[in-house]
Amino acid sequence: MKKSTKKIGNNNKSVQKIKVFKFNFDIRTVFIIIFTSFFIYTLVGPALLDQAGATDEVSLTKIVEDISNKKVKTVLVEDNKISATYNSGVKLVTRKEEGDSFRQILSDAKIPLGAVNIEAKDSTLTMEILRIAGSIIPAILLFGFFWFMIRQARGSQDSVFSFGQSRAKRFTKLKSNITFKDVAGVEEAKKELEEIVDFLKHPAKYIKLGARSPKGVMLVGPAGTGKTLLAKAVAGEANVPFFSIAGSEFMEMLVGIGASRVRDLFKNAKKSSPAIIFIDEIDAIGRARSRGGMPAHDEREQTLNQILVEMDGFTPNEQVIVIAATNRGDLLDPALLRPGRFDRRVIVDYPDVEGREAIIKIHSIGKPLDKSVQLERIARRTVGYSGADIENMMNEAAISAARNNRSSLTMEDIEEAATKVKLGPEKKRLQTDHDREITAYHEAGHAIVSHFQKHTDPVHRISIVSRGMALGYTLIPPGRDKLHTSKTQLMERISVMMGGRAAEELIFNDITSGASNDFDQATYIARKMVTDFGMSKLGPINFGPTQDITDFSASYFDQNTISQEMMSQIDSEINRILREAYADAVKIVNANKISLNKVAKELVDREIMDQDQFEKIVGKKDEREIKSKAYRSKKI
Ligand code: NHX
Ligand code: ZN
Repeated sequence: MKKSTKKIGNNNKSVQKIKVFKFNFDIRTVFIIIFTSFFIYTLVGPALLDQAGATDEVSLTKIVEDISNKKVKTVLVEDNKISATYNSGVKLVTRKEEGDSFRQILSDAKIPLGAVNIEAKDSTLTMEILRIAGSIIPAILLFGFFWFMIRQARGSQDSVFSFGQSRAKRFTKLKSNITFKDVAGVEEAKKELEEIVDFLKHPAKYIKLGARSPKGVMLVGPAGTGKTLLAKAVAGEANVPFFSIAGSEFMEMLVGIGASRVRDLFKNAKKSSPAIIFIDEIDAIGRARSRGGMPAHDEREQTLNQILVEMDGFTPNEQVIVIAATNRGDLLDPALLRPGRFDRRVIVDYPDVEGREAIIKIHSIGKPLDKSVQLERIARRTVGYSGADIENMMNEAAISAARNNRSSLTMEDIEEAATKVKLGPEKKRLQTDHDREITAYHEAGHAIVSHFQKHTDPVHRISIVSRGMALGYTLIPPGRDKLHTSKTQLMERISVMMGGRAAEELIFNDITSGASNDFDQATYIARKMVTDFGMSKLGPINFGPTQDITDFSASYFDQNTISQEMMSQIDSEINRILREAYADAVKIVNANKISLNKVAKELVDREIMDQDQFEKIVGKKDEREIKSKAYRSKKI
């Protein structure tokens, strides 16, 4: 889900990695080929040579005898090897003792010098060189091979030569062709960043009025909401180079590397100023220091300090702007957020319905849509989806249309893709009829409890087709983006989660292990009600860490503020909320057992029910929620 925007963001990185890998692969292959051929040569070579010599080797005496009988035309003396070519054309080979001279042998045998034509080929020197090379080269290769292996083992991405150098990817002016047009659903963030773009484009305008240049922008928001994309768009709009690095990339191998990478990164950026430096996942280095007794992380601290030093060291109006991104704004070290550092915080939140429609439009460019597709309905159906989720969804829809050999994307393709993105692909499991019945009643229980409560949303879809980890699911997407959530709504939501278990108990008089995920979510909400929202008997109180990233004075994660007694009261309040919600769920499924049976039977039959089919059985939902027109703030 959260990967897709990152994919866009790190494109160049992966390209670079592939290149590095290919390079390694080539060297390794060459090494292996050379090494094995030498190995084979040294093992098999001499044996082959010996064999070749052995085929027609005769004794020295025979050759000498034949020479004296004038049978031999020429003799070739190569080192100790003597090849005799006979008048008949036959070639024979023999050997003499090391150090003996063939001429001496002939004169000892009283053979006149003119009896045979002797050619001496003094190959001693070349042979000697070859022999030395033959013994040294394998040793060098062996050494080189081990050196290479050790280097590989040390870190596949870091060759010895790039030691300590930042691997910031510099995007040339031509390459960052993303502009604000390609970013949708984050209008407020765009607005704030436009100022930065304007400063990069027309610095003189600001300097004239004595304005200090912005140094750092912190993009805070959940994964997949387009932080990287926004940073790139700033670079693209201002037409300046874009240096990007992830916080985790500073932390590698040896101590001190992080700081040296920071220095290198800033040096490069300043050289090609005006420029944008983008640091993704800055919480990896910028977490609040010395928190909760955690041992200080020296390397991280040094890296962080170096970033602060570099940012402080910008000469006034140096046109390098650092954009950092994090999805844990609450964890950041306050030192990072002080004036003159990342003093501009831009919240990049999940898109609202209009934003989602705009994002869908961007991602349907180049995807032919069927006439049945209503972008506005998809936008309403995808509450809580991030930009990356939507990108993923449209891509899945296109894949599904292509797989079914359709010429355009249908509404059903997109609906299926929307479910797949959140719940995973369908999965065929071996199931008995009883398994399916349990699942059907469990899901029907959720649907019934939701339907017969006042403040819940209409059931969108019920399915007993297994997906990912789940055997079945009930989709109840919020009708619109909700700002306020009341205690009543939360209690009803928890009861809906209890509805599955309640139905199982009512019908089968037994319970299964499957409701674990329901309870997980229910407990999460109940805990929030007690510890964050002040919705329990403990009263208006918040025990959790502060959510307000702008409040530097708040104590960060001070665990000791909750007493033992309070903790046990929190636990018992959570427990009470869950029990009450379960009791409500049991009441509702009991009172609507007939509908429950009908829905479950129908589900076993058709496996998937959508809103219309469900409402045919239980009637249209009586929505008590106040329906009024929505406005935007007048002042902006
Ligand atoms: C199992 N799965 O583990 C089987 C395969 C009770 C009819 N033996 O509540 O499927 O039992 O309303 C994320 C999402 C665990 C994480 C779902 C981790 C489900 C789902 C357990 C329906 N629908 N439970 C549900 C279900 C199960 C599980 C999950 C998760 C069932 C229930 C899973
Ligand atoms: Zn369930």
